[in-house]
Amino acid sequence: APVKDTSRIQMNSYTFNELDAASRSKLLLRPIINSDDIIARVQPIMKAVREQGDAAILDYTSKFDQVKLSTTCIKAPFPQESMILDAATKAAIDQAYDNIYAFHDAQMDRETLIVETMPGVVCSRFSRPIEKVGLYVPGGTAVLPSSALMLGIPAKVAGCSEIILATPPRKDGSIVPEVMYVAHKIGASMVVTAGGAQAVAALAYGTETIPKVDKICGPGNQYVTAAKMVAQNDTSCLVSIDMPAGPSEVLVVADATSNPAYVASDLLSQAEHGVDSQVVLVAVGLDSEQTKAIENEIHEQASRLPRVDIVRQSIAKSYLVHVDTIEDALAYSNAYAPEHLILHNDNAEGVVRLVNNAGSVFVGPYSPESCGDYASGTNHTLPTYGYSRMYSGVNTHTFLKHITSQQLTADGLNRLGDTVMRLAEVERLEAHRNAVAIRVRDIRKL
Ligand code: HSO
Ligand code: ZN
Repeated sequence: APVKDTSRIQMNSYTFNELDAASRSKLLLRPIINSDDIIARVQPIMKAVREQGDAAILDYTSKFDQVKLSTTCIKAPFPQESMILDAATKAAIDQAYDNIYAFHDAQMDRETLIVETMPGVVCSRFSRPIEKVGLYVPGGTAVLPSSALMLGIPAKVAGCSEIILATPPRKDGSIVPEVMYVAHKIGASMVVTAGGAQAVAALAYGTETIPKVDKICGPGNQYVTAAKMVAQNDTSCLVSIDMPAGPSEVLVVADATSNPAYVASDLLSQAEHGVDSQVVLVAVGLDSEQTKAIENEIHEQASRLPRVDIVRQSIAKSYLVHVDTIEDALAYSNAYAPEHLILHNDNAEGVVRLVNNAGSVFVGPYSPESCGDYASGTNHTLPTYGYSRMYSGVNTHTFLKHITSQQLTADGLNRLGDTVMRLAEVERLEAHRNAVAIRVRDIRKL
């Protein structure tokens, strides 16, 4: 039998003030995603699906997922027997659904924004759903019905007319009943039984059985992410994506008032996602005894986890950094721009105003990330890799476009006309100037 690894599960540790500038910026970096290599492997898969459609998808599913299927998808209405759940699971999904629905429904833009910028010049803005969306639900080492909820609910709230889920099949060719049940609840028209770059290609280009979509959302491994980026850059398929995605991360802020067991449990819930998960602990004014208490909790709780082998690897790549003040901690967090930020410090609520970059914030000892991952209402599809500097997580607006509109009266055009004509002259665009002049001449004759 393989020898059991009982070595200490511990993060590297640093003191911010003792680091030089180069080491500080190195700590802020994420593990490099070698995209050139991965894109080179993804491109031929996408080309094959574009050219051979369903046949190529079935081939790749047999090659990569070791499942021989005769069809690429399950169409709604989904068979009852595909979504049989025990009562507790069903109740949990229903509760999560209701909370996520409530929070995303409140984000919906139902009102037209109207501003009269000058008398007779009325500008407005209204939203419309993106018609067809493809939602990627990862398979792999964990079953993820929660991702189906997090993508499907905002798409449904936004009013997308066609929602297509794609997820890799199980070894017997079926899709987990939890995901089928969510697909049914969000009103998906189809579940594509394929994963990886081939599923993304099917959504981007369409096949004999799978309609081409306008936007592809959802997390995935590096092949899925690369495929989404290739599709987005291919103007021939005219598709957009939610955001670039990297491995999941958390940054936890703790001080002497924090509960070491809670802190450790939050770090580990992120660390168990995958060997490349990033976990950062920013310790504010902790002495060696307080630090030890957290480290011991990490080791002890981790040792008892079924996914200890994954945790062992992700914790080894993670780190603890000591800072002096809570302001320093938030400055560090803003520079790191984490996907998840958990505030375990005293007066956690009072420091939320200092947060500038983060995908989602968890405030105080009773707000574990797990609640946001599953059921409190916020979305768990969030910007990673430092992209929380400029991207928002998936939300109802992810599935909407905003259209602007304007209407000028004769009086409005008369008032604005000279300004527009002058600017057209500056740009030497005579036809632009003329489109105003031709009207203003008539108005001023009246
Ligand atoms: N923490 C993950 C989401 C997730 N957790 C799904 C459990 N299931 C990325 O935000
Ligand atoms: Zn999670």
